[in-house]
Amino acid sequence: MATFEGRFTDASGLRIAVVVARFNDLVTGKLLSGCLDCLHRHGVDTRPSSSQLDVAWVPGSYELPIVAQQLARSGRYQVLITLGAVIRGDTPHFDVVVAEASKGIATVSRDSGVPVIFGVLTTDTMQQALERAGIKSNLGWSYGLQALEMGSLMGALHAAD
Ligand code: INI
Repeated sequence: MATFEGRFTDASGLRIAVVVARFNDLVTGKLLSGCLDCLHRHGVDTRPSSSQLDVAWVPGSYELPIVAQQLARSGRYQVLITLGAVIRGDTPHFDVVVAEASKGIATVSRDSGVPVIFGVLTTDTMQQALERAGIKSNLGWSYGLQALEMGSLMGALHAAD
């Protein structure tokens, strides 16, 4: 019996891309900070000169999948992280943006074989979004951790092929 698990100590071998939406950047900027802090504390080179980490900005969460797709197809990355914030109270087309972002990101991940972390907050209010982006906890940190786990796990699975 084989047991496969991702590790959090293999970060030096990973190349990671983060795709982040500018819409609601008060929230997404904080998610990005939390995410980079997590990656840095687990050994990822997050300096501007890093050859291990790239960050791409898109206008809104709706655009996350197409840029994630381009990055995944490049073959340069073992794992991608998408960050966005869609707030129901301010968004008549909340359901459309959330559905396209979530379906699109899942499709990119499955089609490319590159794990793509779904870091899109979907909340009723800006207050709730801010609470998840640093006022209470910062889910960006968790998304960073999940990326390390999935990048490592996929590496272990590939090695066993
Ligand atoms: N994009 C978001 O990431 N969050 C939102 O809350 C949001 N609202 O409110 O509309 C939003 N809209 C922009 C959308 O993602 C696209 O960028 C835009 O429609 C252009 O394609």
